[in-house]
Amino acid sequence: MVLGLGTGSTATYAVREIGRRVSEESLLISATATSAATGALAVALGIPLRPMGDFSKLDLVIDGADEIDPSLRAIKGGGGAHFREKIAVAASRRTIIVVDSSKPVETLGKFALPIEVHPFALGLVQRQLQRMVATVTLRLKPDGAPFLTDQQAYVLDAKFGTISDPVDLAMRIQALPGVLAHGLFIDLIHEVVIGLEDGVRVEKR
Ligand code: DER
Repeated sequence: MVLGLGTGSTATYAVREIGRRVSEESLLISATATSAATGALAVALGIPLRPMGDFSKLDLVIDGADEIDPSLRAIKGGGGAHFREKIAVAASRRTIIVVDSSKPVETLGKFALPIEVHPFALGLVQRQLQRMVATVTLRLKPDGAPFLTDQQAYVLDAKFGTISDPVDLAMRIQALPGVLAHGLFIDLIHEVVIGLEDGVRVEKR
């Protein structure tokens, strides 16, 4: 199989288990990583990696999410990896999201929507989003400098409140010049595995 390896603390559990199976069970896979961080972990675990550009299709992506609704629409990007994650998910036959019990919501919007913006367009996109939403925040690193993605771009976290029409919002944001990716994942997720105190719940679309 060709696997897309997701990014974030929850996807890391899956990456580590895949690494264990490669080394202990000689699992025969090739993989691509959705972030530099996941790539470094995969290399350390001995998972055979190739660049995403080498693949036109993936068999499976396993990734996390910040919020996911009953229709398996999600907000992602809490870790700033959504640009590459969305490419891998769009290329994949199946995408399984792994989350803990804090992530399922009835309606998206509690979590601010991450929007990756090319630096050349930062001011323009900030102004256009402010005309659409209540608050837009430039994501900063702990030292106060702007957070930079693997594409050396910025992330604006936009609070919309309850997102009643994710499809329309996704189209409007993606159309803004300079937006590289937003964190709405719609009609891209096939299954979610929800970790519970006493086991897991699996929901499929
Ligand atoms: O940044 C991302 O898209 C991550 O997948 C994020 O949405 C989930 O990260 P977590 O598993 O650490 O909460």
